[in-house]
Amino acid sequence: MRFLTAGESHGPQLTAIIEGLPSELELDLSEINKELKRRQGGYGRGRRMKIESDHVQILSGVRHGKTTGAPIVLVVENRDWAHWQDIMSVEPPDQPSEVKKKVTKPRPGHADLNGGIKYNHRDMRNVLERSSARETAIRVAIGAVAKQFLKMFGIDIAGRVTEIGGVKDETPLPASLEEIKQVTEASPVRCLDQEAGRRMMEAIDQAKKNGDSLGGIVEVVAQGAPIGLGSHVHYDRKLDGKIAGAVMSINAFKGVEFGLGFEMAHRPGSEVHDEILWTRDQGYTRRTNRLGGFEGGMTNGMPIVVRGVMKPIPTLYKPLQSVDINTKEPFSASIERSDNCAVPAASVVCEAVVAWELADSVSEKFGGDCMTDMLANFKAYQKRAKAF
Ligand code: EPS
Repeated sequence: MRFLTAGESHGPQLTAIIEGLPSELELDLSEINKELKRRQGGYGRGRRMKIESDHVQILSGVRHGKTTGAPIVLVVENRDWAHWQDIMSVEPPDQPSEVKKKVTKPRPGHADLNGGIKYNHRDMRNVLERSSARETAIRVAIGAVAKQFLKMFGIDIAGRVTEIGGVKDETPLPASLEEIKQVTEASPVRCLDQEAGRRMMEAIDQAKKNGDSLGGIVEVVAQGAPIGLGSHVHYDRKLDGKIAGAVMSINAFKGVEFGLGFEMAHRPGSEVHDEILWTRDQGYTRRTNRLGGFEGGMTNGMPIVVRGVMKPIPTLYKPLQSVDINTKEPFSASIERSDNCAVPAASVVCEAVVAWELADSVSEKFGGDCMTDMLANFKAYQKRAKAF
């Protein structure tokens, strides 16, 4: 399966084309919209989210509530475009000098300068518009489709925030995804511990007062994946590698870990690996899940636990020093309206990208053009794996 996205932050819309989903998958539009709404929320968002009210339109590949097997086109409109039509117009302006909101002072930490040099854009708005995390809205819509596909195979996903600006939520991961979903949905910072959540919000308020921004850590859990998604046989078929790449592709993400993650560096092997058990009910299982659901690039039947770290948003109201590319003089970087913390929203995005990679691996393993064939393949595999 594959997808492409297109769209600028202040252009008319975000678009995705998804290819390779089987026919006969029931798609519930309201479920996609629910995911879009989850991503829009979260403490620390800026004024833009008061303008947008993200809703998906499906323009092809679905008929009478079910996929047809043809490419699926998803669209999410940018309401804010109404205010940017001249600045973002496809047609050239009458007078190039009239173009407003040109970006000539690149923001440290953003794509502005590198993209400007690479693509030869002296108005770095051309870079900013596409590198903006607005693009994650359409990726959440794609992930919501993937989640509905995964549900047919008994796979479910939840996410939470474990840290913002140094404030940690050390609540152990609950076994029940429903519990994670319910509690995080009620938290403005999408964490499990209310007290930690309160302190995270204080930290966000403080950063805002200082004209600063905060990053953090999000954790995503997927339950129900069968043993053997991904493969050990080649580097680019290792599913943990693909998921790591997908998490790192989220705007502002700078690191990924599975299970105990970097903590493994401090422990001997006997305190890292997960002992194998067999029971009549469950078949093969593990005493612990320290490896986060992966061995040899393949799922091992335990919950997948992946964490990603998001750097603080580089658009600051108290801007850092930069250089104006026209004068080469030192300057404060451009001030653009922005969020001052988007970690809660990023946890929803992280769920979405993990969902897509898992859906792709399920499609590869149980390949078929329609859900009927895929589910038959899945059942046959489950039976064989249980008897192994
Ligand atoms: C973003 C800057 C802000 C965010 C935006 C990402 O947008 P604006 O420049 O319009 O104020 O609100 O995020 C979204 C629009 C979104 O949907 O998440 C950036 O520079 O990355």
